[in-house]
Amino acid sequence: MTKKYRIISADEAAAYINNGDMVGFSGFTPAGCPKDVPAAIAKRAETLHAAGKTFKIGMYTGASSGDSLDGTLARAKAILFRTPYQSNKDLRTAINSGDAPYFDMHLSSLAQELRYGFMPKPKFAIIEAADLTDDGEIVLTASCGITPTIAELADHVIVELNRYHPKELRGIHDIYQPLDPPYRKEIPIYTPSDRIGHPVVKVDPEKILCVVETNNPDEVGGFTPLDEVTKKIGVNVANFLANELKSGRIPAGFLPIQSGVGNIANAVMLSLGENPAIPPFEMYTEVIQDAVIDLMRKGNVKFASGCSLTVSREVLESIYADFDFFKDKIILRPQEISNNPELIRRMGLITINTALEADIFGNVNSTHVLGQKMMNGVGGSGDFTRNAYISIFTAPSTAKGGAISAFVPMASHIDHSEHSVKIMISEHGIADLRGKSPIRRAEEIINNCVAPEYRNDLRTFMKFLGDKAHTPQYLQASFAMHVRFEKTGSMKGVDWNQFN
Ligand code: 0RQ
Repeated sequence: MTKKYRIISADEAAAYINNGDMVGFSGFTPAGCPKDVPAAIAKRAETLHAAGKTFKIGMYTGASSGDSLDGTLARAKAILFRTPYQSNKDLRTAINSGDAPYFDMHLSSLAQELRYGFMPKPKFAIIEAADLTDDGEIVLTASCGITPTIAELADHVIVELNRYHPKELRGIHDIYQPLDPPYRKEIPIYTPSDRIGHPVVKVDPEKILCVVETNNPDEVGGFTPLDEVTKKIGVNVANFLANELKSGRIPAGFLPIQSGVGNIANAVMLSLGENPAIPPFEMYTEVIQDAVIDLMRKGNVKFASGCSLTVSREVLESIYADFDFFKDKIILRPQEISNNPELIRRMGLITINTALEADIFGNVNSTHVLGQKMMNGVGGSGDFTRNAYISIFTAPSTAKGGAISAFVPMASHIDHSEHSVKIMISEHGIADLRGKSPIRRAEEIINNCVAPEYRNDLRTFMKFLGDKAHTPQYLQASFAMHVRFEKTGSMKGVDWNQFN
């Protein structure tokens, strides 16, 4: 960078942001998010609030973000509006107490809906970069998110030039933005490793308001070690896929895999690597986690296309140290491409996501505890599930030490309907829901996935209407397990006789 961009401090950059401004942030998960400027905006909010002034901003991010972004702004009560996904404890509290209005949406849709004008356009884009050229070429860091779109729509771009990430990242991103209807054409990706775009995000250099130089690692948390439950879920997923392959329902060369976020997803990936019946495979996913990198080194994963490298600090540093090995095995794409329904359907993805709760008929709740409190958001799970070759949901059969059954008569919120959910897997086994009526699906789930201590409850529920309905929901008892939990702190011990 030889051009004289204005290099200023994070506090000076934050001073440009005013109450009511809409701000788009780079990043996807904590990977690639700006850090110093958002924290400085939060500080500015606190100062203004102390002086009796109102200061809140509208926030567009790729997905969840780091604590310097969501955490600081939530704690500063500086959020006017937030979309599309989050996983920060303090932001979750602010959302569930009404302090931070939140709009949960499919991650593939956000960029295009901003371009369509469905939400106010961002005035500022705050973008973390590994490098910036005189003619406005921005080399992104560990993710792509919605950055091409916010860079295009925003009046002003603030660049956080983060020296922690090497300039050699140039070339790992594939930046492509489809035309909007009625001019959109097919997106010409046919295999996960196809490149169709540019290595950089290009912006008019005149729009770059300032540059803030930083040196910060991403704020990705580590993964918890595998326990008995996550290990068994992983083994069940791997056995299911090995059997599909053997039966010819998955083609011999295997199909690309999408795997969700969190500890269970990480455990599932490790199990796929350990099953000798699963051949080396490619990933077309949204989040590339630690396990994928491990499997790449071992040769189990041949290629990974994703939107972010959401790996722990040690793993990211090991990738950078061995970049010649990884640079032609990883592509990072904007989320409207990594999660694009057209591409997911075309390439025939096997999708594996985690449910918070599911009902015995196959409807899945990914987001709302007891139908009321937002956990994280639907994220990319809907983009992938609805368009998958085979959609799999995993869930530990119980939560909170057994006080909650993940499987209930009626899900308290539905993100993925019975029409999209094909396979349900818990530590106890596999429920294959394909081609089965609701009553048969309920039998599959109760017999194979439900924790033994809750099976009688659900069998009793199924007897109320027997086969006298297509979906035997007995409405007065459908939420009996949830109500019992609200009253006693456990779903156990429902008195089903009261409904006879
Ligand atoms: O809370 O840690 O306080 O005990 O929920 O549950 O079992 O650790 O599972 O970390 O994999 O997260 C669905 C939230 C699962 C995640 C969800 C409590 C449980 C624990 C977490 P504690 P686990 P995970 C593409 C895919 C939606 C987005 C998505 C998610 C905590 O996977 O956000 O799929 N998915 N994106 O105790 C009350 C229940 C519960 C419950 C679990 N029934 N009721 N609490 N918990 N079940 C990637 C992206 O979109 C970026």
